[in-house]
Amino acid sequence: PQTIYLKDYTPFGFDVESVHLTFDLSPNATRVMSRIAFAPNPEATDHRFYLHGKKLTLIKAAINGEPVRPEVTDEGLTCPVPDGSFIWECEVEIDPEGNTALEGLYMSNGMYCTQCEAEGFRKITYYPDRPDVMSVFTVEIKGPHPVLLSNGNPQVQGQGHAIWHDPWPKPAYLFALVAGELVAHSDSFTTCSGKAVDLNLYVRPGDEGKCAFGMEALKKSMQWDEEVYGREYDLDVFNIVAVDDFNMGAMENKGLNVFNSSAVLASPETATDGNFERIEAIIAHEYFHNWTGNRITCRDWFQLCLKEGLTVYRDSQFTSDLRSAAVKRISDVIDLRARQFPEDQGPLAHPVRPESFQEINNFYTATVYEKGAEVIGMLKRLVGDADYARALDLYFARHDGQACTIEDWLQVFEDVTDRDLAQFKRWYSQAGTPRLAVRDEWKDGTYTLHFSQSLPASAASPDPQPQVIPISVGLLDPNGDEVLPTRMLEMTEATQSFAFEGLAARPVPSILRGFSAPVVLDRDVGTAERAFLLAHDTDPFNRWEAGRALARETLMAMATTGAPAGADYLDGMLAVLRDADLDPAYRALMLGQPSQSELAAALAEAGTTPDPDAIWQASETLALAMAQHAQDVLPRILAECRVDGPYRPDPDQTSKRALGGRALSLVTRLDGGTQAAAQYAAADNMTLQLSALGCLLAAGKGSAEVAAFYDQWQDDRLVIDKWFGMQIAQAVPDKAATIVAALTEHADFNWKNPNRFRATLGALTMNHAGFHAADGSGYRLLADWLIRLDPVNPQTTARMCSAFQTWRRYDSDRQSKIGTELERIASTAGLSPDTTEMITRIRG
Ligand code: HT7
Ligand code: ZN
Repeated sequence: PQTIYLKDYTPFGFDVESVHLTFDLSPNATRVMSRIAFAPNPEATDHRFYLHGKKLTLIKAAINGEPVRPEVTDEGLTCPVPDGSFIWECEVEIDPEGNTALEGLYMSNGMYCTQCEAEGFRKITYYPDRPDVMSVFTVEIKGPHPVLLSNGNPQVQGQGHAIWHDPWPKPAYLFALVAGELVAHSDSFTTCSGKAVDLNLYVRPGDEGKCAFGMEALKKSMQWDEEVYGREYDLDVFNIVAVDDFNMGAMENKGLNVFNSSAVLASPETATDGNFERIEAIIAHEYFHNWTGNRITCRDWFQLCLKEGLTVYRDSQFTSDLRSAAVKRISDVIDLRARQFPEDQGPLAHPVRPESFQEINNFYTATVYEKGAEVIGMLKRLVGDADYARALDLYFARHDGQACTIEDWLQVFEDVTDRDLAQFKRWYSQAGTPRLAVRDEWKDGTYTLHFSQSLPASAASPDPQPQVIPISVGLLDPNGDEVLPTRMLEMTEATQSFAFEGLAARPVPSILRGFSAPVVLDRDVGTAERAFLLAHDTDPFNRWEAGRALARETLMAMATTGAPAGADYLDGMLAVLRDADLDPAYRALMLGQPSQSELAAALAEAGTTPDPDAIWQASETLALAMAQHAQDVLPRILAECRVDGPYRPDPDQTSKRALGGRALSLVTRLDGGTQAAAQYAAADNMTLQLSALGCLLAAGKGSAEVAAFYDQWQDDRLVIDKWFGMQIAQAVPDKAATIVAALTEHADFNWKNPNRFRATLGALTMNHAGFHAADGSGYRLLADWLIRLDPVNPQTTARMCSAFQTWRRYDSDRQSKIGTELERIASTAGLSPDTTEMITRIRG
């Protein structure tokens, strides 16, 4: 496979002035006719004519109406072209039904749909398939389907024929086409300048009852982007289509978003509160791309974080505004530590803006997305809210209609603030998670914090330099009152000290409030100080962080020395649980234990080889100890969390069900499942039904409910994904692989559907002790299925290889078993470039 480098970027030799596409749809032989107006690009030096194209059968081609015979390879074609402007026409044939990779034009349950990001358009027709080539598209569709959709505004909509025109120049990756027997859930939105926009959510017949929430989320997103970022929608229609076979969550094609059905369809009976929240966030994310991604796009794929980091940041602001900001921040940090930290600290580490890649699909990572969003959050913290808003206004004004770089992005901040952001830019170019060590000193009324930052050298960043780290700090006095409200310290040196004068007593510091930078904080803190912060910190993030650290430390001791559950942790949590002034969702987060893989990482970092069985045992023991410690208050909590009235996925009800779910899982450890069985039997919504089922399975019960659940929901594919996933999530370690193997024999295990594959094999990788079973059964099973899926769907296969990225943490026996599986995958004949790249990087 070929490696592509950021430093080698050159512009394409031609501008594309217009694109006209005609699709004659047929499952195995769709004809695509293109008519493209090219003109020499005055900014380019290389004017060779090269068009990307993959898995296309070229029928004919012509330039200015004269037939030509291009030189065709597996990757594209070249052809001599006249000087000046010319019209390229060509006809190709493609096979949507045979396209199981779900990239390009493919079929899902009889419906045609497309996925072109990043490089899927080249599987539809010959084209300069790169994001810096932007053009105006007109698309004509012929096919016997009631619904024929593409980007932009409809011009003709007739029986078996439609024409769409998108007036906004766009790169090919934002092209979309959908055709099928679909029904629309429709609404409208009037923009701030008074324009009416038709909104449609297209779904398969039968799914109409699962659209209302997604539509409301869309309207809220449109309103929010006008109010907060001043961004108005720019077409007459906005369409969303739900498809069952989809490699990721959703795709922001201009005016025609395509969604994984799991990321948009929801009803109270079939979707959990977590599903509703995820849907709201993804709808917002894709909608926000209309400005950050579509109107302003990326010059090349190395700049992916330009649109993804910013759009994740924007969707997190949206969720914070609509729901609880503290809960959102804590949830985001939990997710960052679970997915991005292991990536940044292992063999797959890469900068937020990578400098090379082989397969771009492998770089849609937690680093590009989530760390990319953290970098934007830091920039906002450093320049302040007002200058952030001014910089964004300038960004939209200056770059509308352009394909941009991180340099363009930082330049608007430099222009607005007069700051030099050269050092800040290292967040984009250096891989790895910085460690921030802190030492404190108290003398004569002055309290000093001494920080030192370090970034381990890695292959991706061999000579790391100090970064700009915004450190939010507050100080509490020994009574728990705040003596210094949150202040932002700007660290730029490798070591730096900050003094606070005039204090009456040695304060307790609350450092990195709100998780103000994506770093690992190293500070020797005693249990008593953590318990103090858990009780008194006014910063909700750091208060949660103190509880998390207590949990982590007690679990590490329990897993390695068999120590009993820590009293500070149990008492602190009980106080939080009892505190009715705290938001129930926040209390629910507090009660959550660190994941077992987080504990494995913490042990490895501390120099101890993690034992997955011991970690699992410690987690079980701590949960039981917590249940016993809280047994007197649990009935009251369960009663407080009961929701009367019809189900609503709003913050108030969701919050109560979150805490109720935690309380039920503790109660189940004491009553063996009596109350969980009652909740299961009475549940009238999926949140309560599924949480009760989870509790029963965790208690080794629930086989009748598992069967009943299947009977009840066998016709609902999204609920059956939950049925697969829950049995695996709750499997005890030594049975996990056997349970997964049995489920892969189930008639409903459609392994070519990415959602079902993830619900099954993905769930195995999330069951830490089950996946890492000492006999290697988890590793073997995953490798078997990755080898089987790879020729069918390389993108999903390659993504799931990351389950092996932490392999060097474990004991030599497990390492050797994983090594054997990695070798087996690597030596599979015909392995895709996607999976080859991932396995090669993971093996190191
Ligand atoms: N921009 C999109 C990223 C994407 C994608 C989506 C679906 C299937 C394949 C995909 N490859 C890349 C989604 C987003 O970040 O909003
Ligand atoms: Zn995105």
